[in-house]
Formats: sequence, C-alpha cells, structure tokens
Amino acid sequence: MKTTDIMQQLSRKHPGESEYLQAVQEVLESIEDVYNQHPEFEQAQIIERLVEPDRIFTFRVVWTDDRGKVQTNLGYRVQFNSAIGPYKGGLRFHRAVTLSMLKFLGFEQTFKNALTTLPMGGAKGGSDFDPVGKSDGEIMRFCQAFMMELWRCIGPDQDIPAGDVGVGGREIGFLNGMYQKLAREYHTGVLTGKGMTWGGSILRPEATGYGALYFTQHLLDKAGKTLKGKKIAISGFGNVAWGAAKKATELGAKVVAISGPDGVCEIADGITAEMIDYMLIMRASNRNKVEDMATKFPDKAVFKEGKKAWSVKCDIALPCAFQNELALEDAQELKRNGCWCCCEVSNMGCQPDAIHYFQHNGVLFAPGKAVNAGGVATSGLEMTQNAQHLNWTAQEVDDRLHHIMKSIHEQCVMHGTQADGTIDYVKGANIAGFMKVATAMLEQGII
Ligand code: 2IT
Repeated sequence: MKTTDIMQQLSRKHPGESEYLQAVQEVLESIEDVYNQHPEFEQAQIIERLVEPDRIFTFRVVWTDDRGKVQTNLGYRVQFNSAIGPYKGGLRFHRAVTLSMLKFLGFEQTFKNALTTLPMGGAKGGSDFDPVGKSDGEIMRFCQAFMMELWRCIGPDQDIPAGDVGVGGREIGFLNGMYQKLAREYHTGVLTGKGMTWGGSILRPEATGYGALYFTQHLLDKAGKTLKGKKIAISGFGNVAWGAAKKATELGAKVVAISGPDGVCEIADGITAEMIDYMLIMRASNRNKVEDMATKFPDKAVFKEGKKAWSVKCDIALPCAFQNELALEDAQELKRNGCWCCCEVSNMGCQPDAIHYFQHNGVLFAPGKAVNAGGVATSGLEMTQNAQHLNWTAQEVDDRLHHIMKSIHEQCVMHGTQADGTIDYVKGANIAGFMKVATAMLEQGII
C-alpha cells in the first residue's frame, strides 16, 4: 500500500471532500509501514474497504420557524464501520456541516471507538441546521423533523447516536421523545447523552473533558511533569471546553483562556467555579458569544475581539472547539510564548502543518482520537447501564473512565514509541486503532 496512490484514487472519487481526505491521509501516513508488514491485509484489500463508509443516509429536513417561515435543511447519517460493534457516534448541528465533514468524523470515530476498548463501530451524523439564535421551540421542532427520517436508520443494537457540536442534553431529549413516538419502542438504549431521569449516565456530560485531562495527566507523567500550577489555554466554551476547564481547575491547573467565534476571554487569575457554571448558561442561550463571560465577570475576564485562545501565554494548549482550529501560525505563536504541550481535544483540531511543527519543535502533542475518546467511552458505559437496566454511581463511572483513558495512553505508548525513545502519539493512536479494526475485518471475511 502506498499512501500517495490511495489518496490519488480517493480524491478522484470524492473531489472537494477536503476534511475527509485530510483525515484519511493522516491515518494512512502513520500506518503505512505496519500495514505493509502484513501481506494478509493487502490481500483482503483492508485499506480500500476501510476508507469507504459502509453506507450513507441523506435526507431533507423541513420545519417551520417562529415566524411561520418554512425552513429546509439537509440531514445525514454516515455508518462508517461495524467490524467491532454496532455503529456509534455523535450528531453535529452546525451551519458548515457537509457530507465531507461527517465522513471525516465517522472515519476518525471508527479508530477512536476501537481505542476505548469497548465494542463500538464508527458513525457520525448531523445537519447544516444552525442553532445560533434559535429559540427552544425552534430547536425542538427541528429535532423532531430530523428524527422523522433518522429513526429508520438507528436502533439500540444497530446504530446509537449521541451529541456533538450543537447537540447536547436538550437536543438528545427532543430527539429521544420523537424516536419513541415513531418507533413505539420504549427502551432507553437508542441514544446516549440522555437526561438522568430517563436512562442517562452520570458523568456523561463531563466525560469528554474529564477524560482529556486524565489522558493529559498520563502524558505529563510519562514526560516527568505534572498539571499543578500550569497555565492552560482552552478554545471554545461548549460542553467539551466546560468539562476540561472543570477538571483542569480541580487538578490544580489554571485555565487562563476560553474562546468563541467572536474572540478570546483572557482570565489572568484562572477561571473560577462560578465562571465554569456560567459556560453552561452561555451555551444554552444559543448566542455563541464568549464575550458574554467578560460582560458577566468584568473584573475577572478581559475580552479581545477577533483573537484566538492561542494568543494567550500558556504552558498547555487544549483545542476544544472545531476541526482545523489551530493553524501553523498559531502553533508558532504558542511556542514563542512558552507553550510546551498541546493535547488536541476537538476532532482534528490541529492542521497537519501545525502538528508537524509541534512534533519537530519539542512540543508534546497528542491527537484528538486518543485525547477525547473518554466521551464516547462513557457513552459505551451508558449503553451497558441501559442494557442492565440500572445506574452506576459517579464513582463507578469515573473509575471506569480513568481506567479506559489509562489504557488508551498505554496503547499509544506501545505503538508509538520511536527508536530514540520519544513517543509519537499520532502514530501510536492510529496504529493501535487500525490494528484492532483491521484484525476484526480480516477475521470476518470479505463482506
Ligand atoms: O466525537 C465524539 O466522540 C462524540 N461526539 C461523542 C460520540 C458518542 O457517541 O458519544
């Protein structure tokens, strides 16, 4: 297998699908050597099969806004790979959603889910619906209209969606209500990220951010460092940024920045518990403005319009917002300002040349599919609780999440340790995830 040949074929077949092609290229580059040591993979054409989704559903979603105007959006579910378990992955509602974006996310999800140690295949879905500025009523009507098509594609043993950007507990509630009405099935297991009174798992809302900090702890420990007293810059202020800020603060680090599409809030003395709680209100408002933090806490946060989190001096950068949010110039600015570690929490948050720069300039780097896997892992734990018809305690879920993040870190070290003793976490995560999925495909024949 040669990455360049496969990429050439793929870009001919899927012209213009830039995020998808970027995600595939990153994985192929890291696994090429290992792949070529296994002629049985080549013989079964594992790569050619693995880079294409099993199937894609696309549908029209029509709903009526508060002024009575009819709105038309596009809906998708990409069922990427089911070699190790039923399809599992989030739904993204964002105005920029395209099929290319969901294919990249579904592809990444396949390897990430393999790393969690749990039996879950990869999927992703969503819509170009823009939640910004929408009322609760509009969100509900959109979710109901979206589920009117999606329900036929999913099920607790087939495909289990969850949240992602623009989809949190409120949206999962509206989606689940409509699913039950349409399917006339009242089990709790078809979506994860549910509310605590109707089958949700304690700690699922926090899990992506908490897991990311547990992973960061292991990475720092391996490098002989700790989180205590370190300055952390976080991008975004949504669910993932919230969980990361909460756990980072609890572990003794100082969160000095959060950001949004409008700019950055610099928080010189570190974010407080009150401010972390306020992030939830900011997200629920659908205003999408981080400036609201500085308006609410004028003596603690300073808003800088148009600036990114990466302009704030820090030790550790945690991208928690969107793909490609950290460019080469940002990586260079971070390094100039003394940053020595970047754990990517968003999916494909760093551009390829930024990752390359980090890796060649002594900045510790770990990729999203390892760092953020605590979210989907805890979705897996929610599925187990649903199947058992019981709820675990916070302690039990947290212990399991800890254990899973430790195992993901170990898999990265096992497959990513280089001849000079350094650890390439990108290679480590990609090879570990790939080997599991490829072996499962091989053992199940040509299908
Ligand atoms: O990117 C992700 O891993 C998620 N959005 C969570 C998916 C899930 O099924 O919990």
